[in-house]
Amino acid sequence: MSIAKTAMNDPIFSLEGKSVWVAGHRGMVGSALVRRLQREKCTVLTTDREDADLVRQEEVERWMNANRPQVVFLAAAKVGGIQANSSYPAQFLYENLMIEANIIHAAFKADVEKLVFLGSTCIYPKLAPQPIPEDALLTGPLEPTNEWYAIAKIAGIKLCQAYRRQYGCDFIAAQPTNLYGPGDNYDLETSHALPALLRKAHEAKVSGAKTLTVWGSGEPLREFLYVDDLADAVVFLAKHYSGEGHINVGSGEEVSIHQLADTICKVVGFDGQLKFDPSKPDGTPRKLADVSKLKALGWDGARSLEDGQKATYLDYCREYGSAGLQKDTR
Ligand code: GFB
Repeated sequence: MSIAKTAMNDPIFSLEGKSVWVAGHRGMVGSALVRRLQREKCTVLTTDREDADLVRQEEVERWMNANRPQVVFLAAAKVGGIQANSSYPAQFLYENLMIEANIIHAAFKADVEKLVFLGSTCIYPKLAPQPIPEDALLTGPLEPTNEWYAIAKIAGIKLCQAYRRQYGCDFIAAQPTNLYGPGDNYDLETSHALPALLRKAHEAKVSGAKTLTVWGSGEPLREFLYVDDLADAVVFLAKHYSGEGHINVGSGEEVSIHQLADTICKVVGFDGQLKFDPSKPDGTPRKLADVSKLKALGWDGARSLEDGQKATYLDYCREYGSAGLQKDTR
């Protein structure tokens, strides 16, 4: 794969004066993109469900024709943690396939100048080489706990490639690693590990509990990226990258789930014991993205996990108060 590389600070695409649609602006990633785009001289467009149901092709095309964005950030998706992925396979596959296909096809029909599709590092084989290079895609079986979501996201990457190849569309794909930060889902059944552990640690501290339950063995290794850093990297890619190959976006920092729980307890101020629940799945053993292509393009702006956790915990306390979330957010 050849990268259309330019020197840093030498963009190949400008957002200035453009009308930019952030699809999925109510989600954690979409809202971070809206925050980041406020620093660009562009007009940000958003849609609510009443404006267009993104799983319905005619509604997406009608909205696109009426609003004519020049740039699209495709952050709309059905997302969730390890348990949600296994519990709702049909929704994870169907909704994600429909959203991607509808938006990418409508963007082609409306002559959108640039589209950035957001995937996930769960697209890679369960036993991919680590750190995982982009060309590990489709070289082996997927992790079963998230194969539905992964197949939908692989289809999104392929749609971008196919529309580029057949119609010359400047559609690119970025693959973020596990994300966290403001606006995350704190529901204990459907969330990812980091927000779930942060909420559990906070509630254990407030209630004076002696233990905190961590799902699985605690041994799996994961990489985490603060969502505002992801948004910065994605805007960077929109301006600096054009090519058929997808680009990994990560922090390069890897921790075990046990270490993650330890640092969360430290940040939150919970000093009880961790209890591991082996009845819950571990999922993929290791998932560290090779970010050398992103670095070669000129982006290397990830904050440390501890700094990101501190910022996330402040945001959680602002949002939910000192009592935390006392009931599920479903
Ligand atoms: O973040 P997570 O749900 O998803 O789980 P994946 C990561 C690891 O943390 C697993 C463990 O080994 C979990 O068993 N874990 C420990 C917990 N305690 C908890 C807890 O309280 N809640 C949760 N949720 N996990 C997802 C994929 O995989 O990653 C998605 O399923 C997506 O499709 C996302 O790609 C980025 O990292 O395993």
